[in-house]
Amino acid sequence: MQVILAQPRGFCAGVVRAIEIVDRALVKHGAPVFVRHEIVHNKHVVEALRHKGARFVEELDEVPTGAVTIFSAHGVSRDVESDAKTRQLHSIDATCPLVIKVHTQGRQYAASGRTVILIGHAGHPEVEGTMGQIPGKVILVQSEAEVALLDLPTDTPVAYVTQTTLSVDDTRNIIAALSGRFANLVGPDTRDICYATQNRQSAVRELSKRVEVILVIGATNSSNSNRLREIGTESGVPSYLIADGSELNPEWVRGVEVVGITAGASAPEEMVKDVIATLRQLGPVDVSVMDGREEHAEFRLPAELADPSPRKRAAGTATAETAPQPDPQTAAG
Ligand code: 10E
Ligand code: SF4
Repeated sequence: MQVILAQPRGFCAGVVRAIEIVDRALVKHGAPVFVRHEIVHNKHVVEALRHKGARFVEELDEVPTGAVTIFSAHGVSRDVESDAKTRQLHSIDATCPLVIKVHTQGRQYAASGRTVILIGHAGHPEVEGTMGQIPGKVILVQSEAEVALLDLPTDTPVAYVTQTTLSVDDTRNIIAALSGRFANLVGPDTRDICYATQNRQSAVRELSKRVEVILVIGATNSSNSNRLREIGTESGVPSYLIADGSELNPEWVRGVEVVGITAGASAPEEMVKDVIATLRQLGPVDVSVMDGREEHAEFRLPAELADPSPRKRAAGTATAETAPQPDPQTAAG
């Protein structure tokens, strides 16, 4: 059997940063450190951090007063931020900077007097966080059909922002439906869909031209991983979302000569290796990596967890807030 690995696949810069924040907080403050929601949507990541002393909670009322509490990479609403203050928690924000960028953009649109529409999936923590970061009423739209049902005059000044992990194609269609509906519409096009999501979607589309089956490594609650599976299926290739090798059904690959593997932005590379090891139990496997985009994005850590550079350390000042941060979308290449 030939196995082709998508490039890029797996961890994005926001996930690397979020995990690093929990690791460093544990070293700095000692266990337990509380994390609101799964730091990223992957049980292997969560279990590894739990083992080191992280405690995962869904709501802040599960956290003792004053405890160190990390907000997950998906972001939180302003209500959650102020609740943390009321409870005197020592909060550390692991929200991905690209999600924060969407929050900021949404607030600017609201401040300019526009009705803000968020394109995203109801109930997802990023959507709840983004809606709760923008003052006033934010309207959630999940599909083209929902655009048609919007109860707003067509001359309403409207702006849209999007969840960062949506399907680029679906989102383009929803934006087209919005522009057909509203004369005065502004928004970032599909640019709110982050570089990592876009790159992994392009890669799986390429992969689908060369393989008979696609295995997407990721969690069922991971939005970006689900989108990769959907794109594989829409490209005409049977595609399956699995957490690790234990979820591989041998029937899926029986008689198959070329299998494609990709991984969502929250899925560790060890799980890709685990799936390959499971395939090897079925017969000889030859692994190659497809040509693809290199990613170099790196996000700065919060100031309180960043290492001061030797120069700044000597000068007695912190660097994390003063060092210029490249635009991650362009830095990602
Ligand atoms: O469900 P999602 O894809 O949003 O999250 P994830 O934890 O699987 O992957 C990381 C993506 C984040 C934090 C959303 N921008
Ligand atoms: Fe950030 Fe994109 Fe990764 Fe989400 S998927 S954590 S927005 S880089």
